[in-house]
Amino acid sequence: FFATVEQVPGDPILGLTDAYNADTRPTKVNLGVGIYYDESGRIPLLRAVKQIEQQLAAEAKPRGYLPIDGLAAYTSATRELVFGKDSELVAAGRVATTQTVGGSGALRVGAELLAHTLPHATVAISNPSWENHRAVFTAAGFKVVDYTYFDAARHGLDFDGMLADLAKLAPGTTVLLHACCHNPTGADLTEAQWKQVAALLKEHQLFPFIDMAYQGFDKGIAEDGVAVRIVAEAGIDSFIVANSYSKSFSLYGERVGALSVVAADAAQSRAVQSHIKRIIRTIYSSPSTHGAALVAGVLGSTELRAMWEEELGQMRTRIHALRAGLVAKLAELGAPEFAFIQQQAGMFSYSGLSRAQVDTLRDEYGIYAVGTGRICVAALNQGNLDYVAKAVCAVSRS
Ligand code: PLP
Ligand code: TYF
Repeated sequence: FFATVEQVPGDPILGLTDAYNADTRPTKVNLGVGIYYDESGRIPLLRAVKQIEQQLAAEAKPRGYLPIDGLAAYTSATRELVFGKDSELVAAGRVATTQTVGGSGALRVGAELLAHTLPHATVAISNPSWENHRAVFTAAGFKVVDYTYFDAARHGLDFDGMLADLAKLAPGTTVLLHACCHNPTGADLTEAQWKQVAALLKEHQLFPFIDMAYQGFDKGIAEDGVAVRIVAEAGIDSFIVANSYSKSFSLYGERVGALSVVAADAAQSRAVQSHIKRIIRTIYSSPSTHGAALVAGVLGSTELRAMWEEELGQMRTRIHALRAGLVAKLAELGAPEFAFIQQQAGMFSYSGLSRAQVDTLRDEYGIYAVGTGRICVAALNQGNLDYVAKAVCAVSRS
């Protein structure tokens, strides 16, 4: 049956981890995949997560099915985190939130919903974007186009280019926006820029699809969610937010995410939710229990929530310090041109290194970065920072 099946290429980012794991050099460093590692180079198990896990284990509850749209305590806590405590949209019953299999699952279920409801679905994604955005929307039947986002020469946002491209899109086009900590560039919009974008989206009748995979990783939980609130306040009556707890709870493998669909009124919201349930029923029937119980347990407890917020704060502070440390070290080595790394937000930095330089980093130093020059700053630590800075300096001079 499979004689004619040909091998397809694997995910370039996840493939890097395989290559890194196979590398036997003790000095190797994996700056490829977007994972936050702690100072000892491990994926942290957050204190609040550990505590709730112990509580849940002690309770030893049976594992029945969750409803198709997930654990109610999880979806309501998520809605509050994503839209804010005082959200008028939430109060009006206009937000339908569904537990999904990670942020990726939210993107796919959201894309399926739009593919069913929008004729000739087209999505515009930033250039560049997380590669899976293109793949997910294509798989759901979308035509995918780009909008200008990054100015490689200035290592920052090309805001005028972004506005100009968005203004050219046909009404009804879906626009995929990174709420914060843009993957892969680390270039984010300011609040004032978000307001301009939101006004443009409304004027041109574009459909915002906000992907928030790194809430709390740059400035703070509410601060990093500002795009959602600005789009809501712009009076755009329908939009989508996909969020993920993979990074903010360090629960990558638990696959905890959510899809929130904002509709014009509560009745529309209920109808939309019924479609989402139908989509999920025909893919995986219902989500899994454990990760959602962990997140809901932490968010629902004053004590554990404070503990989580504190630890998330420590993670983002550490990332800022790593950026500053890398920039300082590079400057000390005679490479002050990397100062822009400190202006970028979140885990990632578009380092400006070429594909050939990335290859040299890997071959000569055992340092793995994405071919586009993206590095994960959150994989640095005091033990590897000098080594990485020296290598980056050396390859940038080659
Ligand atoms: N969106 C972006 C921009 C991401 O970087 C990621 C990373 O993993 C995701 C979505 C997906 O998150 P998850 O791992 O929860 O599926
Ligand atoms: O961009 C990253 O590195 C993370 C992790 O197919 C990731 O978002 C990468 C590729 C992928 C799934 C997750």
